[in-house]
This record gives sequence, structure tokens and C-alpha cells, in this order.
Amino acid sequence: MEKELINNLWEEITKAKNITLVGHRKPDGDALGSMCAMKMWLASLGKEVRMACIDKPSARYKFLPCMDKIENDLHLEDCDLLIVLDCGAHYMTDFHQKYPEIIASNQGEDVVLPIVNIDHHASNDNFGHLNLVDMSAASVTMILYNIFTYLDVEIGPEMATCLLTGLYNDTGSFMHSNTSRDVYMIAADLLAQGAQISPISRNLFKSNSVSTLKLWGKALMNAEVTDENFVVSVVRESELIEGEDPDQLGGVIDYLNMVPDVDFAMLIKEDRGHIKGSFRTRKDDVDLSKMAALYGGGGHPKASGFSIPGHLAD
Ligand SMILES: [Mn+2]
Repeated sequence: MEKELINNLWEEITKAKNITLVGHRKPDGDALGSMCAMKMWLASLGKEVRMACIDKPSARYKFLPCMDKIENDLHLEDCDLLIVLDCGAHYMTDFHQKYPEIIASNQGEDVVLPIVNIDHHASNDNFGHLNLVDMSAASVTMILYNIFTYLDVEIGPEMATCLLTGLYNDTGSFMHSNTSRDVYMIAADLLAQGAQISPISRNLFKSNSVSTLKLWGKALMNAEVTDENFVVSVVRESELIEGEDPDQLGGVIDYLNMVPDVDFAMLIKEDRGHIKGSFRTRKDDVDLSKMAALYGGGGHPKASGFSIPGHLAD
């Protein structure tokens, strides 16, 4: 991350009194970990901070501090700075339809409310007034770690747990190919600063209800390898029984991606009038963010997704 960008961020924060942090829809451990860490830092500087995600965080993140402070709408009456975290595009917040004059694709000269965009998705389109986008970072919390280190911020155990949560989430518990030497070094330093790893590993990757496991079973049963050499599985709405939610399928794609020698894995699910796809690959020469972009989605070269309105034909 260029020092100048961090200095610009510091300037924006110094000018602002009321700051709102926004994460993406269906917030994950990186979005929530970065929001919490950011909130704690800004609060220590005497800022008034609000946090918003359009979807309620999953109960699995209850161990993070200040989860109960996250609102599902923007309250911008007094707000003078928005910081958007872990969003590859403005519409990932899902607040763009309700607040089109504020959450827009490109902030030109006539800015209503400045947006700082802190993100690591390769598909990020620099929608903010100030853009701290580092696609070499494994997580947004890794970018925040670098910012805090540069600014000499005292991290402390709670913030360290938040930052480690994002790192743990976005590296798939240190198993994805983005688990670099820097990731281990930062994780080690966060542990040294008091981060608690056991609630993270227990809640993020070792906790699922029976209904989730059964739904995963359906996705795994439906898997096949195509003639084009990729693994695909489809879960239709008609296969869901009472109480099963397509959201529970998050995570099963990593199992499909275990099949050796295929080019990539794809999971398609019907979800309340939308067809949602997830892609994963272990190959270095496959760029799945481009593939998802064909369907209006985005993400990383090795992990991407899309959502289009409609239902699956038979
Ligand atoms: Mn992320």
C-alpha cells in the first residue's frame, strides 16, 4: 500500500467527526473483522462511528466485539465520511438502490459524501473518492494491519482478533493459495498481540447445523465432472425442504474444489428468484473473476461468483 494513500486516509479521518463504516451484503469474517477493527481504532481517536450492513451478520460471528452495533440501514444525517470495506464494487453494499445519490459507481467532483474504498478484490473499480485497493492483500484486515502498523496504532488483543478473523476467513484457514509468507508473519504478530485463534477457527470453519450438513450432502450428491473438465453441482429450490436456506451452501464449494485435475469447480443454486453461481479453482492459469464477470459478477482469480435474476430451466 502506497504511503501517500495512507496519509490521504489519515487526512480524511482527521477532517471527519461522524464516520459510517459499510460492509458488503451477506457480510463475512473479513467484512466484519475489518469493520470492528476500524471502529475500535476510530473510536479511540474520539470519532463517532456507526456501522451498517444490509444483511444481519451470521450468529457465527457473535464472538467479535460490537456485532450488536451493526445496523441494517444507513443513518447519514450527521455523517461526514463513509468508509466502505471489502466491497469490490459500490453495489456490493446493496445500499445503492436506496441511496443512489451517495452509493454510486464513480465519485467525481460533485461528491455528496466522500467515500473511502478499502478493498482487495481484483475486480474493484475504484468507486470511491479515495481508493485504498491492494489486490495482493489476502484480506482487507491485512490492508488494515499494514495501515495500523504504518500509523503506529496500538492494536491490542481485541483488534488483533478482529484482524485475524478476516485473514483466517479469506485464506480459508490458511489453505487457499493466497496464504503467503506475509500472511503467516502477520498472523504470528497478531497472535503475539493477543489475538484469540480458537473462537475464530471454531466459529468460522468448525460449526455447522445438521440442516446445513444435509444440504451440503445434496450439493455433493449432485456433483459431476463435465466433458469440459470442470466439477459442477446444482441445487434447485425444489430440492430444499422446510427450514433449509440456500445461504447455508456457502462453504460447500471448497469441497467441490477438492477434485484433482479439473480446471475449476462451479456450484449453481436457485435462491429466491435468483440463480447464484460460485467458482473456485486451484489452477494458476484460470481467471475466474473474468468468468464471473460474464454473468455480471466478480471476485478474485481463484474465487468468484455471480447472481442473476431468474429460475433454472429443467
Ligand atoms: Mn475479503
